[in-house]
Amino acid sequence: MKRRNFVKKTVLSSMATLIGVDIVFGTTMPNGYQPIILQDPDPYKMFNKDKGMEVLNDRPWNIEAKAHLLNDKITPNKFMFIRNNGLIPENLESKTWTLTIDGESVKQQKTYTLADLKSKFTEYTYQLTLECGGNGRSEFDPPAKGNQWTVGAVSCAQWTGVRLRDILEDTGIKDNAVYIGYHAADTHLSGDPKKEPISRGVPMSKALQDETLLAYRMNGEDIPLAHGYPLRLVAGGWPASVSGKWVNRISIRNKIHDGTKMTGTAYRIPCESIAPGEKVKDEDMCIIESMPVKSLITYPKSGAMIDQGKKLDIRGHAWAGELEVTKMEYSIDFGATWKECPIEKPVNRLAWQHFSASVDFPKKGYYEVWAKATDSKGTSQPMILPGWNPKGYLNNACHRIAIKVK
Ligand SMILES: Nc1nc2c(c(=O)[nH]1)N[C@H]1C(S)=C(S)[C@@H](COP(=O)(O)O)O[C@H]1N2
Ligand SMILES: [Mo]
Repeated sequence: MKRRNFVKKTVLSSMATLIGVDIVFGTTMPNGYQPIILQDPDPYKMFNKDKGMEVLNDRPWNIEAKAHLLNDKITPNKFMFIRNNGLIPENLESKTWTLTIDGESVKQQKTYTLADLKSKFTEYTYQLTLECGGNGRSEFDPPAKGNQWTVGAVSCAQWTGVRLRDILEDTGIKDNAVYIGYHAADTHLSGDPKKEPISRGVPMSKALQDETLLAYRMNGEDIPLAHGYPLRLVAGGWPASVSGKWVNRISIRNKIHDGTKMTGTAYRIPCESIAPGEKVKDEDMCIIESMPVKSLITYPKSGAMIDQGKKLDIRGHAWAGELEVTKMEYSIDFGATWKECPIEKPVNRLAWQHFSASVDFPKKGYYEVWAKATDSKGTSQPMILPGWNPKGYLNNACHRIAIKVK
């Protein structure tokens, strides 16, 4: 009894230190109880995510989907991966939110409220594929540091907003403009307000595309906080790191944007392929632009069972960065032979495309279904892991699911 009280006292005082004030009725608190204020937040409730999503990190929050959760043609929030580099901003006010366009190559620096953006410019809606450059990282060997994404760091939601191009036309851009760089309201993990967790961008040619939006709605509603409320840059088909969340400033640069995570090994890969584990000189690293061709079997879930003699209907999505997917194939013999299956046109440029097939299995046993997409330039997904790179980007190897025929 004595010992229990003693333990409780020290626990109590350390809890009080964490809370910042005394726990008034602390001595009557059940032993082992954790005060609500100290309980870990439930990310599923906090972000409205499906329980099947996988939390990879909580500081910062990084959460991924599973292939079978991504079966919807338009990804709903509950199945959308979260990738944060810093801390989600708090107490955001859409009424007082402003976006400033500045930089060496802006003709006239301007600041817009959200109401200005909505009233001055034409609104557009596009479905846009956002895939983290590090999606698939978990398979690289030697392993790459960072979140160990499997296949679920990809989404294709519907984004509504105004064209960045129309805003830049309003401010004017100088002839020497090269790149845009975003700045956002999230904070660095260190708490240092002078440090940005991430500040990336795209060349002018990508910034000026029709589909490059400053979005204020996702799937017809305000953007969920974790995905960039109240304003987000969306540039589909490129590593999703260029799609800045919580954006409050865009700089028009007269050089390649040099913000946080634009240099070194961040979102850059060796310009020429190298051996796994090999060191690369800084000047031999190239910024990732359009994402490579890729596909995902989203139905059925891997491990499904089917009765002999029945056909298995499979479904999934395929995407190819700036390009379109023009051919879709599947294999049930570990890639020895392939059968073509239909692939739909995208609803708009930079949206993922849907495929389906009805698969026949010759007899009882274990099978794998592999899927392979080919883009409009004739490039296909590799069957095995593509080029190793220091940070484990761009793994677009064929997706596979296991099937048992009984
Ligand atoms: N401001 C800000 N924007 C950001 C990030 C971030 O940490 N801060 N992460 C980037 C990265 S690396 C990715 S993959 C996407 C993820 O978008 P999502 O969380 O909406 O899925 O947001 C990008 N935009
Ligand atoms: Mo990312």
